[in-house]
Amino acid sequence: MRLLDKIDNPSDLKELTTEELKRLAGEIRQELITTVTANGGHLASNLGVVELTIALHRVFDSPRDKIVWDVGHQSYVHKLLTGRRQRFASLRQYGGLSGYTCRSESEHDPFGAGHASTSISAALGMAIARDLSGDDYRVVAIIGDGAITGGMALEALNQVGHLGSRLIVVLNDNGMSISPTVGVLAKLLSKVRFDRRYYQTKEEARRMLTTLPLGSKLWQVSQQVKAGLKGLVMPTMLWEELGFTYMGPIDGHNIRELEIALTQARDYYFKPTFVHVVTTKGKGYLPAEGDAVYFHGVSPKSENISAKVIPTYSEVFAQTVLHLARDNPRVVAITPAMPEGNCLSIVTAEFPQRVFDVGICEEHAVTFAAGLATQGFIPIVAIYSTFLQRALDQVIHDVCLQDLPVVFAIDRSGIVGEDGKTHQGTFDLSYLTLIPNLIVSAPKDENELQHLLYTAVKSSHPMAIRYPRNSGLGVELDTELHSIPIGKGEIVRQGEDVAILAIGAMVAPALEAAQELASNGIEAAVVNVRFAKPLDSELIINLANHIKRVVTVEENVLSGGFGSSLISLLQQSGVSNTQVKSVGLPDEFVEQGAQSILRSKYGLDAKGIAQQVLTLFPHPDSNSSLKVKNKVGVTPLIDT
Ligand SMILES: Cc1ncc(C[n+]2csc(CCOP(=O)(O)OP(=O)(O)O)c2C)c(N)n1
Repeated sequence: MRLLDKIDNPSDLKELTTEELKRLAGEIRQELITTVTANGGHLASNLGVVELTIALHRVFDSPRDKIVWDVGHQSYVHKLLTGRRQRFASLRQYGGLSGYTCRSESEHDPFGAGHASTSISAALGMAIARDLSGDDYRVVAIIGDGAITGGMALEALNQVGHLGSRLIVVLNDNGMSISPTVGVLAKLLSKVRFDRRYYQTKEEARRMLTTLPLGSKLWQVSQQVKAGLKGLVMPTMLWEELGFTYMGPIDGHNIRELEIALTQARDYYFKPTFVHVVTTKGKGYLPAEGDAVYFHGVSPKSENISAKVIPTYSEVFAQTVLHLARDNPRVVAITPAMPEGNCLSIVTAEFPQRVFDVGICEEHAVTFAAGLATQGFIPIVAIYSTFLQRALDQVIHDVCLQDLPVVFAIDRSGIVGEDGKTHQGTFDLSYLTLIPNLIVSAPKDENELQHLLYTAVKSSHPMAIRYPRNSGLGVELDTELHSIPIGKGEIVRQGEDVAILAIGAMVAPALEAAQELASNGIEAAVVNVRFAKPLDSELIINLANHIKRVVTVEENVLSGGFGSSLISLLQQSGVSNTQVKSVGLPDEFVEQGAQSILRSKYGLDAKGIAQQVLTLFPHPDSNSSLKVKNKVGVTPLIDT
């Protein structure tokens, strides 16, 4: 029997010998590899924190002590050790364990996450709550060297030092964000990481000097001199200056060394402590150690099998940026730490000076773009929908208020799948369409994405283009790009009984739905709306006056989305007697699961759309006469 199978909660770890702990670490790694390869997820990050997580749970007393993981993507080992082992095979599956920390999942997750750089703020809140209530538990924030470069983390560090509250920050330093961590802080950290020799030398000097007569006095003097020098050259001093007691660097794969440092931090009552732990991302699995970028987040086995012949939206996006950058030296691109996810690395390869990875800093990315735009550059900010939420004020205040020509390429819009509630891109149409000056668009396929990007670069105004995760539709890609008139949609299918107005990724299933409806005797017009703002009011009002049954379809929450803009347009234009049905996502956080499962659950696939359209037509079995020609024999697609 595996040792892992005997760990039902963290206290079971405390009895294990050093040898058993090593064996356990091996078993955990095996479990991670098996489950993550099958389900997809963050493999390398978790392989890197096996020993750290074991040590944390041996030294601290969770759930009384609060262990707060930043991002939460590296919490799989924590899950395995905190009573979730038996459900681990359901990781990231529909109805299964979340791939992030989640308060409703376990009392061992004191804070839910998915977005980066929140742990120190949340942990500080807990520490202050503890102090105010006269309690005595410990609070530990574990943050990566990528996440610590995020603005929120730096803001939190500033307040931790100011308050001086008893809080432990563990830096899990592996030199990597998803790609190598960028910025001067990363450089400082790497100095320490690669300079463990400094500490060994220091230790040897101390031992040597203290064995001599007057040696300890000499040691003290040498330390004072060194302290001056160290302030100049040693990056570790940064943390001391910020108000922490610094410990490290600690070998993050040596459980004993980790336990000693964490115990010291746990029992230190005077100041916040900063424990600098050096780990290897992907540790113990050679392919992941060799390519931590690829193994940061792996796809489920099933997705790998379906040969990737159709390019993803992200790939088409990046190819188009390359094309635009070749044509216009003023086109630049910005990514907050996702050059692989949004494929901009191919542009970096050709234009290293014109692509900026700014780190996990979405707010800064947007305002940095605004600055570039004031000087005549055309910045394309490539950002995932969920992470753009962070930078809403920057979009409003720094870009749109000044009507600066920044292009927002919003990847992973709509339902993203297994990453779940923290990552769904289901709000952007709502929070973007409320902003004056901003053009908000979504292509019906990857070819239109190219043309919208071209349009955005030429538009001289801020423009957002949202597109989904995964492959395009496999349509042919035009080699010549052209502008699309701003605010103009297109009728992609004629019909007289009902008009389905769909935006972005919903156009294709709306067309399929129209086909299904046709086989039931209903002729649906389908409109590729293309612009959620400005709306094509001429087209929409004409259709609504003419057809009298309108269905809007969007992969976005209904509140504040395209459907609600359309209803308000019809109201303001005095269009009456037109039935409108809005299809979209309800007022809830969309859970995790395969895109196809979730689209079907929320009626955002062809079948679901057709079903919702049918609700506008009287049921054939009811007595009400059908006003639409030839509709008497309509078979409903749903068993109502
Ligand atoms: C606000 C935000 N932006 C981007 C991401 C995407 N993301 C997830 S993990 C990660 C890298 C984190 O690096 P680090 O903190 O060093 O952790 P590691 O995986 O290296 O252990 C990024 C950029 C995110 N989760 N949240």
